[in-house]
Amino acid sequence: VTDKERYEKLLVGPIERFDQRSDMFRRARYDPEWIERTGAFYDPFQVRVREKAGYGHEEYALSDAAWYVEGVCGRGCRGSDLEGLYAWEHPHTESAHASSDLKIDASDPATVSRKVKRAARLYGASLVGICELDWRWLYSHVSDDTSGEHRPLEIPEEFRHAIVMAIEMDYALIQTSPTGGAAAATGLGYSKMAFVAGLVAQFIRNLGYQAIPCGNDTALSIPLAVEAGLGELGRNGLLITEKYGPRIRICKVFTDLPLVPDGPRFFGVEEFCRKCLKCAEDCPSRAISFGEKTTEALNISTNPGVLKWPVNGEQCFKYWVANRLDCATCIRVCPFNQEEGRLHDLVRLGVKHVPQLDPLYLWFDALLGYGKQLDSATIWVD
Ligand code: B12
Ligand code: SF4
Ligand code: SF4
Repeated sequence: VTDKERYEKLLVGPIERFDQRSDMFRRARYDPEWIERTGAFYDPFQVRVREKAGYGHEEYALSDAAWYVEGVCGRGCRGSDLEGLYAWEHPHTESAHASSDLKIDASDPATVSRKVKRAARLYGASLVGICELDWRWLYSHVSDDTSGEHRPLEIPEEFRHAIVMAIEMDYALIQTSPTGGAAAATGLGYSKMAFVAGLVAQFIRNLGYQAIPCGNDTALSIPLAVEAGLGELGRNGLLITEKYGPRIRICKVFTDLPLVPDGPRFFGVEEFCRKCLKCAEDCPSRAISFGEKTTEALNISTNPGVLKWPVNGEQCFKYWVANRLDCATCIRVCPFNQEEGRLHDLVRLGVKHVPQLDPLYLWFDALLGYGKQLDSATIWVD
């Protein structure tokens, strides 16, 4: 069985395009029950700072500032009216060699793909892959989280490919989850996403083609990333990459530039997750499944039809509200979340080729204390 066939078996169906209005962030803005429950999370006058390690004035300052580029120049967490670095159209930044009506010779898509990937890495992507744009992963409707505008999403059919990019988040900061240090890693990831996606899109426009840069908007990021060969879906509902585990953020650029898709790539995540339950055990809101994979939806915030371990977004989001910060504990504790190093490279190889030893790798992970929460004071030490 090829990796592509294995992937297609997960798509049991029927799969319908997901309405962005049903994700937890939008529901928290229009559903009276959720407004009541989560209103404080979005209230700018709510005092979040408190006398608890990791929730002090400095930690909130660090994490809020980390979001700055996304907030001022990106707004890719919004549903519509995307602006700045996520604008769908933008004037060419003409140089002496580029003109708005001159297209590069793209008759060799393999060479073009190589150059686009190189540009993405230069701009800051940690991983980059290409897939055909599968319309099932586009939102059926977009829904603006601030204005409440809700309208069908249309993308011109010439946008046939997606360039999918993963941005690594800081290891030490994430290990402080669920405190302010980890929230800063998340915010910084969002700011970098806007920067990288915006620059890759502008590079493509300068080549004479069209590009739509996306953050969280427009489409589901994880299936696109799996199809572009960046990783596998884990029990924690996140993309697990071979190099960084789930400790990444995903952004994407849709384009009409002729490119060569990479295709899904499996490296032992599913087998490992069957034996490991760390994310489910350590999730403070019990949002992650201890059971079997299913195609059923848990509530209106799940998209049914894909065989996966379901994550209860309602439970997860309730915890964020109580925590007065987001959470990344299901990233912190995952044994695939490791720093670079020879030993870890060896284990990665083992997981891929000798899955019979998975219990041993898990035992070592526990023995060495990986995934334990780091003292939040460590974020201030160089
Ligand atoms: C809404 C949202 C949330 C909400 C609510 C989810 C919900 N069900 O409403 C909440 C608050 C729970 C949340 C939490 C987190 N999120 Co979030 N979230 C999103 C967002 C913006 C939209 C996803 C969505 O519409 N889900 C609704 C439906 C479709 O959910 P679902 O059916 O349960 O499907 C999930 C997975 O199964 C997968 N998926 C869906 N269809 C398919 C199909 C196939 C074939 C495959 C393989 C996978 C897959 O994607 C969905 C992710 O929620 C995405 C960005 C994006 N555009 O994709 C980020 C995103 C998924 N989140 C991300 C992260 C990292 C987190 C958190 C760790 C928080 C943090 N600190 O960053 C937690 C982890 C929670 C968890 N274990 O899943 C990253 C994931 C990176 C990665 N390694 O995969 C994303 C891609 C954002 C980003 N910028 O990178 N999130
Ligand atoms: S982000 Fe936190 S609360 Fe949400 S699923 Fe992950 S561990 Fe659980
Ligand atoms: S913590 Fe364990 S079960 Fe959860 S995603 Fe990571 S490897 Fe899979």
